[in-house]
Amino acid sequence: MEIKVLKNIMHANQQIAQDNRKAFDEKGITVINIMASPGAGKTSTILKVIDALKGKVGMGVIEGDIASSIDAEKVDALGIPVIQINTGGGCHLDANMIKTVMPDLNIEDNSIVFIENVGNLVCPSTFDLGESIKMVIASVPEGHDKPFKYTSMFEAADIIVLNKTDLMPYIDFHKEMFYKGVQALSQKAVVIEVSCRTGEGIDSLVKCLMKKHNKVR
Ligand SMILES: Nc1nc2c(ncn2[C@@H]2O[C@H](COP(=O)(O)OP(=O)(O)OP(=O)(O)O)[C@@H](O)[C@H]2O)c(=O)[nH]1
Ligand SMILES: [Mg+2]
Repeated sequence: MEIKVLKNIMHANQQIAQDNRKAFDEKGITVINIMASPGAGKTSTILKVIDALKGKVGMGVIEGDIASSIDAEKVDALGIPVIQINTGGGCHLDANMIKTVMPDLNIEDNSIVFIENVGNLVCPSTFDLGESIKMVIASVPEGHDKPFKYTSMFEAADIIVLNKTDLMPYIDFHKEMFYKGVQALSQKAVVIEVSCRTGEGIDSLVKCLMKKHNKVR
């Protein structure tokens, strides 16, 4: 009985996600579902990418948090359309939430939409939102072993950002082990090392996102 209910929920989410994807594709919109642990640097990365792309491409942001509009306010300060979803305890966004808020985001065709999922390295990976790209952010202080432990998240990723590389000298982070863990799970994921603090690597990330955006359109 329990299992049947769970299956139904997942099926309903998948249906809505497919509808979302179709609607985004028709409008040439690239949607990036950004997933990571709390504090890994989701908002920092979004802000850096917005800064690099402002005036070059239309953009919008959907912020997912259990509570508060702290991150949405940072995006709003850059003059980019943003909507905050508060899940009120839920550990992930789902396709219906995205379907509900998209009309209010009011973005132009051919834009890029960044969805900052709720900080969590497990639950968001299971819920398709209808995105074009799944981007997972790992950060140096979390440790090199995360791909070995949170396999579903790294398995799902199209792009893996390794953030906070400026902290490498202060942390026992074994980069080879991190890459080994990623490669054991995924052949498709591109890994891009960045520091949102120094700005290093952001240009590579922007190039990668624009390449994918141009392919999607
Ligand atoms: N040293 C360093 N700190 C960083 C870097 N990127 C982000 N931070 C800091 O890490 C903290 C968390 O960054 P956020 O971007 O808010 O992380 P988040 O993943 O959006 O966090 P939640 O939304 O709470 O899940 C902030 O204090 C940032 O200033 C980086 O590259 N280097
Ligand atoms: Mg954030």
